[in-house]
Amino acid sequence: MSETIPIKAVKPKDYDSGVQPVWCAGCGNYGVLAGVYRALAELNIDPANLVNISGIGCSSRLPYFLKAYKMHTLHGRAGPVATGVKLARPDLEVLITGGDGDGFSIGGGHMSPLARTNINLTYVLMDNHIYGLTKGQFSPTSRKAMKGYTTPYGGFEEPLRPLLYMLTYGASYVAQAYAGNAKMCADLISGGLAHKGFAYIHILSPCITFNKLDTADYFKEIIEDIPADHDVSDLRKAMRLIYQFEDKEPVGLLYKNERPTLDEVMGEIVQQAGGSDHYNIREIINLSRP
Ligand SMILES: Cc1ncc(C[n+]2csc(CCOP(=O)(O)OP(=O)(O)O)c2C)c(N)n1
Ligand code: SF4
Repeated sequence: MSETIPIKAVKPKDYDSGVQPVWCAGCGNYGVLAGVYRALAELNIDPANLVNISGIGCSSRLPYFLKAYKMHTLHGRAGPVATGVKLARPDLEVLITGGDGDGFSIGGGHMSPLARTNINLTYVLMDNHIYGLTKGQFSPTSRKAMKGYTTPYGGFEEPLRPLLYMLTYGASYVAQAYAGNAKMCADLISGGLAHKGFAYIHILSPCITFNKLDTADYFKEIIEDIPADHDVSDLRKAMRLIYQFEDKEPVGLLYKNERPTLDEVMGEIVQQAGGSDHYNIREIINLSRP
């Protein structure tokens, strides 16, 4: 007689660590956190197999509020740390969470290898167009009109286009959402977690305390749904769509393809070389004998 194993119902609140978020009331990051909870519940991911890694900033505090193994690392360094975790333990679900300054300014150099190597992990970036935790400096995604602590007369650089950047570097899943729509955040995050490869989810998340230019109303005005007939497997169409939207920001899934991941490729190399945990170190030492 076969025994039925009861399936434990998982709810979004099961992923709440119990640590009270320290974000300002009204911060967009609450919507992102709700989206992360929902996505994890939807996929029934065991917190014991989940690692959430962040850098530094308001957004990088997210791992404290999530029931998972977690690391709050250094500014801009979540990517390389997460790469190490995933390569050491490919069986774990690895999730990076952080901000626009963290990811695209100090961490910019680490962003491209994640996409190019197609490491199988998910990156949720909360973009408030400002440095929040350090009280309102110009970030790589700030608009020139933004007057902050370091730019009292406005900025002098054009804002970076993160979606184009990630598509150019070869991310195999690229999506954008607005933090005010927790349902869309959840759907795109769960799609990213389920995707085999590097998944990048860009979330427009207002900083109500320091960014008085790019407010919730501004974000709501500029977002526009990606048309339902958009072909997500076509890279050129994904790029063209971003240009076509011009002053608007497309929300939804932009691009998705499948190709070997870094952890898979590394595993294959080990196999080709006949590697095993019980290799004979003597053979290697003998190579150096005259
Ligand atoms: C090496 C280093 N440089 C600078 C800082 C100071 N610092 C802390 S948070 C931060 C930026 C925060 O902005 P962002 O990453 O956009 O996240 P947010 O706080 O807006 O969520 C900076 C520059 C730091 N902690 N480490
Ligand atoms: S300063 Fe801005 S980004 Fe930081 S918690 Fe407050 S509203 Fe959120």
